[in-house]
Amino acid sequence: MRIHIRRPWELKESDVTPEEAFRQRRLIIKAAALAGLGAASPLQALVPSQGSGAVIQGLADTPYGKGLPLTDYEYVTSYNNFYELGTDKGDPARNAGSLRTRPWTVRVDGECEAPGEIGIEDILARIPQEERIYRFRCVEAWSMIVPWAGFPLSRLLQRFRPTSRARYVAFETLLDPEQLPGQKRPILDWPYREGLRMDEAMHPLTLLVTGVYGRELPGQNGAPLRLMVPWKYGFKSIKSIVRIRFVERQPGTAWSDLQPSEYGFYANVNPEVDHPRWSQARERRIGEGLFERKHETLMFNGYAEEVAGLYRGMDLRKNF
Ligand SMILES: Nc1nc2c(c(=O)[nH]1)N[C@H]1C(S)=C(S)[C@@H](COP(=O)(O)O)O[C@H]1N2
Ligand SMILES: [Mo]
Repeated sequence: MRIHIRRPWELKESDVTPEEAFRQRRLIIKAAALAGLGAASPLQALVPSQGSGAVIQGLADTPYGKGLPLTDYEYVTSYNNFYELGTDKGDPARNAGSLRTRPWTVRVDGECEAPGEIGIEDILARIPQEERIYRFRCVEAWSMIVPWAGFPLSRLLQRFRPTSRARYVAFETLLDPEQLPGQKRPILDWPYREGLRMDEAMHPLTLLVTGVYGRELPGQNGAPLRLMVPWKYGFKSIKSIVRIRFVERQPGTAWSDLQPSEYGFYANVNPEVDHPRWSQARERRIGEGLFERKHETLMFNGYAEEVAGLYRGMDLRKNF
């Protein structure tokens, strides 16, 4: 028997889980929260009473995105893309139980002087003073504003001493079909892969994320370690990373290898360049409960001042 697997790029932007269910649950959770804790500090106020991840100690705040209205915790953790855990937006939250995030090791190698492995405990133990809250928009045709907890990727990369031959950085997600059962089907060329040019990887706004809303990441958001590049489309933010490689040539990425006409290597948010099947000029904010795209999408997702310089002289229609 042949099972028809719908290719991911056949999914339409409108193929989303109805939001009504989320809204109902959110109301119940809000009522429960009102009956419970009073918030003591703005950072504590970020920690939702219903979250199950460990609270991250010693988090410091940053000015990034301070005025932006946050997307509810409930949406951030149950409206996800993580195809290894299912292709519907609600699947990752339902299926994340099979992902074991301890012990966890990240291997860093390639064009560097000190290749090696580093355990997640080691990463976490060394960063509390460095770990910060960044409120970043995460955007595609839909968007969210999420208080990520993380630290600049450059802090980790520097320890492995990349050589001058390192021009790009390649990332890979865990490959284990028992823990990530979506890998039993050829939806993408597993493991999920992503890449950045060296200067993008070293930019201070490029983060490794370990938490959300003041707690350690849940599996569906890419525990225990995922990437967050605030000026790029969501799909660049590879989850549950186990391997980082310094390379000389532009590496392949899961989406651009699958469908190069729709997904480029750079994936900078660009409202002037349409996706072949939809406009990218406007976005729908998750949690507003409307299918209408009320918000104008901003160049580089609003971070043009910080990052436009990285792309000076490049044709962003060709390098999309
Ligand atoms: N390993 C892996 N990483 C992934 C994905 C995936 O399917 N597998 N999906 C990407 C896409 S398409 C998006 S939009 C973001 C979603 O992140 P979020 O669920 O935390 O909002 O994760 C990205 N990282
Ligand atoms: Mo995405």
